[in-house]
Amino acid sequence: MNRFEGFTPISTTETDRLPSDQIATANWPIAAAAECYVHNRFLHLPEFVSPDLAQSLLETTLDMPSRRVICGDKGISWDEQNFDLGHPSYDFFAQPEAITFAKELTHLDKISHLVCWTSGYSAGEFINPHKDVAGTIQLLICLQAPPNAAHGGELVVGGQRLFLAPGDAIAFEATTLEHYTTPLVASEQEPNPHRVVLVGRYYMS
Ligand SMILES: O=C(O)CCC(=O)C(=O)O
Ligand SMILES: [Fe+2]
Repeated sequence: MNRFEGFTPISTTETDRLPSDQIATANWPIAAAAECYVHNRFLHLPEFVSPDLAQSLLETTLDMPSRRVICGDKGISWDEQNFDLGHPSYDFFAQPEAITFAKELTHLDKISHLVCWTSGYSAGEFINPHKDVAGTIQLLICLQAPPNAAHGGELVVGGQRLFLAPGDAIAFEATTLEHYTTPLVASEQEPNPHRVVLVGRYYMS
């Protein structure tokens, strides 16, 4: 049996403030989380933030410019937005609780740089299998998702297929673990599926 199987987070109940103090890490057994991260190079963090905070963060991104990423010659594309210091999305990852979490998972204590972006997908869109080119650890939080995995949008990483609901997250070593998402699929129930993830990439030593 996998010794990390019993590892379950408890989510915070605070939902009305953005973004400080809303990270669930205070309630996590951090030593077990770090051991799991070191072992697997990724950590699934269901309910890392509340759905309300995920929605609030999503709303802070809506009026920000996006660019279309076009990947190679395969017609694979999606929307990307970048955020700098002072934007609530960036500041979420820069808050002390998030920094401490990144340090505890990696056992590194210097952060030289933080990069923050969203990737947004509509029907038919996905990100192809890849490893990111830089960074030490990435914290990826789902801000918007289709109603269920029948609509695609699963993140496949470390041999695991994860359907992330808003507020769910993963921490992972994106430079060494190949990862990709499955294409979003429209249905009668959800003719216009949308998936948005917010990513904080920490450069550490
Ligand atoms: O959409 C996702 O879950 C993955 C995003 C990703 O891998 C990236 O932006 O590099
Ligand atoms: Fe990636």
